[in-house]
Amino acid sequence: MKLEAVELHRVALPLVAPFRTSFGEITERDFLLVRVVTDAGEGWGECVAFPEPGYSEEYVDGAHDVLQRFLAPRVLAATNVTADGLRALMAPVQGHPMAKAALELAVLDAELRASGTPLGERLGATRTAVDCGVSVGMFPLAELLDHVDAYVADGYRRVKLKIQPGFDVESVRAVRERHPDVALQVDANTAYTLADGHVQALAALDPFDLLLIEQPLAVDDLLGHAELARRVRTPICLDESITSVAVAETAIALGACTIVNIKAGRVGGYLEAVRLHDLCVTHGITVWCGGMLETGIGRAANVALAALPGFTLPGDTSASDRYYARDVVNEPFVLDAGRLAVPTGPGLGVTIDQIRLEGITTAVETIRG
Ligand code: NPG
Repeated sequence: MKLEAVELHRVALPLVAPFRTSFGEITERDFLLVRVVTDAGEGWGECVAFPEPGYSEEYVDGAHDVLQRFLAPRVLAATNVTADGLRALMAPVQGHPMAKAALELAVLDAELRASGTPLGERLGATRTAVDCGVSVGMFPLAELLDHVDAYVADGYRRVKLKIQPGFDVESVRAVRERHPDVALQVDANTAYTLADGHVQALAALDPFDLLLIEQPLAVDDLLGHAELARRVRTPICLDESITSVAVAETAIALGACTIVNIKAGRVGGYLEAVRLHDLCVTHGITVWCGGMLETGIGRAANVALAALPGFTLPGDTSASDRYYARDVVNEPFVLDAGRLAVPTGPGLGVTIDQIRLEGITTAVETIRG
């Protein structure tokens, strides 16, 4: 394909409720959508970077800048662009996986819409629907229990609680007592260390039959996670640490994790996410699909990814209304018996609600070849 233009759409979507993690609270999603115009049609991608670099080094203004000044010009200058060839084309630009993933998804979408191929089929999906989990932000205990009750009543097949030192054992115990049989896991977003008090608090979660403890320690502390895995019974899952297939190989070899949360934005795109899935399956490592509060664009891609055979745990692939009153796609994701159907249309299999998009767009920038 030849790219004729790359459009950067800055969008602001209010959340239906504040979302609090160990590194802050968000009430609105200010993010970047990428549209590519090619000689074979158009395609859409979503950049999952947040306004502040709290989850990783990336943030939405930085992603916007690197796309506008470095990534889009490179791809526009190429005479023949394929999704498979993008990794090499973008390699001279160091880092910025979320920005790269957004452009890759837009090119994948354009390529697949032109060939009439669903993204799930392109990635190797073997399921037509995926089991869905839900991520619950931090709330005072009584409010937390109300949110969990509502999500369990909605049919979610797994609940993920955010924890941090001082907000862990009490909330996990309360949720487990209220819901003895629900699949339950926790996400620390790097908030703990190997200090005695922290290890004791994490070991104190062992009696609650958790599926996993996600990213308890610092992003670069693979040895620390291997040490922690020897001191707590609950399986350790990594998220922020797993920035590439190569890092995953090291983490697995060190025993730093036995479960991996796969996010295409964290590893530079959906094709690298498939390579990461394949590596984990080879090593008997369970994977599930993480979430970054995506709109229906990123959500469609995550649901397609989560339908690959190695994704054996429910992902953070909740329904569109978990975060947004009205999505930017015409086909919002609706939970059915705790599952979301994998789109069957070409490419992402969803279409943009142009009226809604215009209503929430704060800026559009077009870069031409
Ligand atoms: O359901 O899309 C979702 C969000 C799932 O908790 C979730 N994401 O650390 O994985 C995470 C977390 C996150 C939240 C990451 C906010 C970055 C910002």
